Amino acid sequence: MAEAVRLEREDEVAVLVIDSPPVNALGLAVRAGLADGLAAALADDGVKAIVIRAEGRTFPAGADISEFGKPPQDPWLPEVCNRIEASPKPVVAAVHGTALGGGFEVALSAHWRIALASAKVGLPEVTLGILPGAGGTQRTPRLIGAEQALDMMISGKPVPAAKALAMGLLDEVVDDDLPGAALRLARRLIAEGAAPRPTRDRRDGMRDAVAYEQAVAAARKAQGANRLPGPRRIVDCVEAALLLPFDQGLHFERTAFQELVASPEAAGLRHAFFSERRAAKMPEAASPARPVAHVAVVGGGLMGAGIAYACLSAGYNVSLMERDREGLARGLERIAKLQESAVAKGRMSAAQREADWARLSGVMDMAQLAGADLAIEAVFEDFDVKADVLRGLDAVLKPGAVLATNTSYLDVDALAAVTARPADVVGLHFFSPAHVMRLLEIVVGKATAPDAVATGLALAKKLGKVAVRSGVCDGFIGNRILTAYRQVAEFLVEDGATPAQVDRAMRAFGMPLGPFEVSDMAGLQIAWARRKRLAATRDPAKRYVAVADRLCEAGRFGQSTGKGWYRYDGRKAVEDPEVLAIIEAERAAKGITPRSFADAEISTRLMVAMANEGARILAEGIALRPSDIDVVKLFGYGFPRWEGGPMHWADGFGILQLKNAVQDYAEQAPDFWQPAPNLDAMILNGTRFADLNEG
Ligand code: TC6
Repeated sequence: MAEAVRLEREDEVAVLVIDSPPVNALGLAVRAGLADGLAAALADDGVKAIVIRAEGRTFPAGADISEFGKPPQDPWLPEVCNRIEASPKPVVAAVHGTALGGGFEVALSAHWRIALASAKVGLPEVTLGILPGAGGTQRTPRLIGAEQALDMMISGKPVPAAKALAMGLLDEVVDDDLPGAALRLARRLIAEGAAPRPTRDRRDGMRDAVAYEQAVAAARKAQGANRLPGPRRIVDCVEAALLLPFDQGLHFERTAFQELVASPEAAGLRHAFFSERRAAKMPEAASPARPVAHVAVVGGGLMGAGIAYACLSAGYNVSLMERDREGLARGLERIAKLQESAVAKGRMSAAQREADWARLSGVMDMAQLAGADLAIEAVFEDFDVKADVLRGLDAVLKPGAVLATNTSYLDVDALAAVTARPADVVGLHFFSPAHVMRLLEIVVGKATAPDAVATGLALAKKLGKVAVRSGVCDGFIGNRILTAYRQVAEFLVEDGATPAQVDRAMRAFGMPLGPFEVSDMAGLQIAWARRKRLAATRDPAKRYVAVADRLCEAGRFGQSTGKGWYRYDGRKAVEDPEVLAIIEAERAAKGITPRSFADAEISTRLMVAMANEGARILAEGIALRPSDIDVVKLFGYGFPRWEGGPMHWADGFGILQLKNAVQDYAEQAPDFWQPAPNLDAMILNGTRFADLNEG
């Protein structure tokens, strides 16, 4: 028997102990171990009942996701589950941790399920673009009915043990000593002469045909807006569970699973899953983080207040600093509002709010920040303003404190250089709203000490954020790609597309909003101010689209002013003839004859622009690996998760095709459309971005 599963013997009970860290995923060794262990237990006449449990953190947290997309190896999980269910001796699954996906399907094939009170069970396959493919779609409705089964599988949300017990997914919940409790249950079953209780033969949840019809209708409606095929196929499988004999239902599920697992969407979602986890693996992660209990946030605007609120919620002591009484009052008010809203939504208890508030202090004098372990400046995006704050912090903070700048574009090395301790300066680039957006770019300057980076990483973990390491360049990873994306969007508009057409094309690609809708939402002022600052140094030979400048000159600053790239009826964006006239005038002034673009060409150009800029970012060593770039776009910019990110997209498009496309587009803006310098070598060596991800 493979080592991943041990067979232990407790009198008449055989115990199969799964031991495959970190999460006991059901890879080949575990599946083979379970199958062999089961066979041995069945062959042994002295064994009267079987317990399946796991060592370590958790009962299996699922099938081994890294095996998906590769040729399947026997024994398949569905087959292992069927053999468990077919056991003529009663089988008890003892669940702790997070019994998810295939792990929970193993438990569903056992005849009894006992769990630790802290356990969670769930079928989150939908988040990976697939469905429960080891009998989950057939067995779950048999236990709890179609309505709850659909809800579980379509939301993918784990269910806490107490609720799972009430739903009928579990038979017993215990507070401690799960192995002991499972043994006692098995012995009781032996003593009672209990016959196996295969889930396939149960119809407990399948009695109410009306509820079922309603559930299917509701599920179909709910997934209407969802473009992924998973939810649709889950509904089909549950229908099959109701209508077909069990074995035919399993066959139906198998076919649907195989179709989904091979889909590009599932590949994108798997890539997103592993990329998120890989991002934390940065060289500095090996350094011990500096201890942080007290965080100072300078600047009580939307960003500063969001950061302060997130830090309070994560348990830090927080000081919020503003220059004057009014500014401070506004900042504290913002934090209070965020807390109120969390309490109103049931995300925070009133007691928690009180406790968090008690850990917050408002200050107007920098000297009062002296005790902070980490200070984050979140003041206006201007070099001199930020430099002033950093100088002030440098003067008061204790030795060893980390100074973080929340700049989105500025040179972190130059900012660090205004202090006497550049090794303690790191960029922590939050995304707005800072308490919601999961991305945190950790910007590492040339002098930044490894343990200052590790401190940023530890902060990110505690705030529940996904940290990505970036080197120093204009806009770091995310905003640098955004700049390229916006630039091409504007080229397209000047060359003949309308803003609405570009937005529509990108929404069809999967973005929640198109580039012009996003600009209007964020406001056009800051980018305008930046363009004006940079105007003196702009290379006149480079193509420059001035439409956004004209909009700003006409007082069109976006949604907040009721007009920008669109006109707003309330929050509804309406195409505005005035904007089209401005665009027309710009074209005329430059002698551009407008041409038409198909939506697909628009989205391809924008994707090629992002991927090519991403390749440049890699070539310059700004990002550690392609998947980090994908993570930035997925968690900070609403890039559709099933597309995996721009670098994953580029692998699907082809590296040679990427280079060719950049060259084909050159006539649009020869200075902009230059292939990234690393593409040639990749093409020659047959390298894909995915090949550069490991390590
Ligand atoms: C399924 O079951 C389909 C069945 C049908 C079959 C026919 N596979 O997240 P963490 C790794 S689909 C492979 O950092 P946490 C992870 O990459 C699956 N690897 O820990 C990481 O590796 P690293 C349904 C996996 O404590 C390490 O384990 N199941 C898998 O924050 C630790 O992970 C799911 O979708 C896996 N299934 O969270 C659950 N799971 O250290 C997916 C984890 O080398 N997993 N790893 O970077 C999770 O949601 C979380 O991992 C967790 C633990 C809640 C279990």
